Amino acid sequence: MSESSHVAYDTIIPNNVGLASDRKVLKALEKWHPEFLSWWKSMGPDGFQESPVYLRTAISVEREGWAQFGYVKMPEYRWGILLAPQVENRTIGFGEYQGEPVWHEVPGEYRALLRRLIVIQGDTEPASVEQQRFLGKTAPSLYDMRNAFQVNVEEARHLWAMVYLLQKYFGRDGREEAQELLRRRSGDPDAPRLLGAFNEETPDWLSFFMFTFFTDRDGKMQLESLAQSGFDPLSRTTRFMLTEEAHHMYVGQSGIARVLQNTCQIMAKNQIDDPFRIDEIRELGAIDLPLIQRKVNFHFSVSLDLFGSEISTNAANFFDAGLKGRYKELDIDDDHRLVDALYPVLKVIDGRIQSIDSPALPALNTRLRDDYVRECARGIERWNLVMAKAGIEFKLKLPHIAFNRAIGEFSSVEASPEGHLMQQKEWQQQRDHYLPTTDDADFLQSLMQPLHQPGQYASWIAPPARSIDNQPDDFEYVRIPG
Ligand code: BYC
Ligand code: FE
Ligand code: FE
Repeated sequence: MSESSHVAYDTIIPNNVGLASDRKVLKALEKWHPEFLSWWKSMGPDGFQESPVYLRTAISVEREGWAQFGYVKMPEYRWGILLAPQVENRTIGFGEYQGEPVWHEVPGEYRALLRRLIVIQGDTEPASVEQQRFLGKTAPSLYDMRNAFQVNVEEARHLWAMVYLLQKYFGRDGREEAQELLRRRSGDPDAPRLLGAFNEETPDWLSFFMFTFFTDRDGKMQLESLAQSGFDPLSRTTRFMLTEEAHHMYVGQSGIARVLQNTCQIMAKNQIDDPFRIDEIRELGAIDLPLIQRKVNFHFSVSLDLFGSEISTNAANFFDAGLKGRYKELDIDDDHRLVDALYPVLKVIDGRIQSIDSPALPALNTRLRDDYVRECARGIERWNLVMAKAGIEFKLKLPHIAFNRAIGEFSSVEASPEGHLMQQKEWQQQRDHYLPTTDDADFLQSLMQPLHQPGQYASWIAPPARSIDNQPDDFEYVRIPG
């Protein structure tokens, strides 16, 4: 086992970064720990803090056997600082310093840029926990409740990951930022989280599954780009975060698939083949497919905003400086400098949406967003197989990227999900066909009744295809005192 794959459990913070002999950072983190715990207790999952939950905990950074499953009360979760093993002789893969050895300390001239990237990444992690804090109360099963809690403790670990970087490499500023990360609150008008999507509510489980499918996937894309970083500690920490991220997206992908499967089954059983017989379908306790489409429209468009503007000098600077690369940078067959390269970007010109070849460097947000859209589209295709198999004619679609945007090129226009530009007034008239309505929200709320019997599932969702850690179907994933 290499030095850095050994995880130490002798400090209160499990780690493979040699904290025990790094007194200054250890002390800073030990001071931050109780503040974190008090944040977790007040802003983390509401209720169930005393309930043993069958959770996985990261115990190693090796590919095999990195996680261990067992009952843990959430406040006792071992949030660790785990960096993927160091790659010997790693060099910077792109930008101005391409080919030079990676940095193990913060390069002075990029301190501010780097801090900003780390703070933005760090801010999303506790934000998502705050957004999801009421879900436990309405979980459709113990299995689902456990999955939400699993996602929550891991997002909190991702906060730890960023706070470690701040405390270790950014001195006093880093300590202040670490405190600010616990002070801002999702949706708080006075101290909101930094990015738009992380101030939205997650009011029901359909939102949660959509969030983990769409918004956690933005997380994946951003983490992949940061994993390319020439600042090696950031690369290593994000590389390990990505191992956990896969499960978050699985929760979303499979969660929606189970909702679709359930709806199709109930429709078939009641000989309804028209997905627009909404009242009857809802009467049967199933979630109608058009409502699911409206949720897709909302969560996709809000998540697209997380990629920033199509044309961004920030993005160009991050890349030039070797701080943030492209998705799968090392597999791309070009010069990794992009000084003269072009990239097609959709823009509104003369009242029409047109593709314009633009300088590639400032278009890097667009490129990452395009990679993201391709991945989302693949997930949608898998969902559509559920309807195809059941013989129900209905296909979910991703809305056009111009639809419902608050950031970038399309923030100042209105477009339909098909990508037709519209007048504001016309769009408003159609809004309830495009986005979830208050009626949808009320209906979903009426379905959100908790189910705490092991192996049982609410009326609106099918059981999962497989259990966690090969446990039996009626496994008690959360032990709730009766
Ligand atoms: N909301 O140059 P621009 C995750 C600001 S999710 C509000 O176009 P840039 C997770 C921007 O800050 C991944 N403000 O943007 C998922 C800038 O402000 P200043 C999180 C926004 O910098 C689920 C101005 O507008 N990680 O991990 O190229 C659960 C001009 O912007 C927004 C990262 O995002 C917005 N949506 O790109 C848990 C990676 N967008 O400078 C966790 C780190 C832009 O004028 N962050 N602005 O004050 C980045 O790489 C970049 O900051 C962004 C923005 C891609 C986010
Ligand atoms: Fe995360
Ligand atoms: Fe995540």
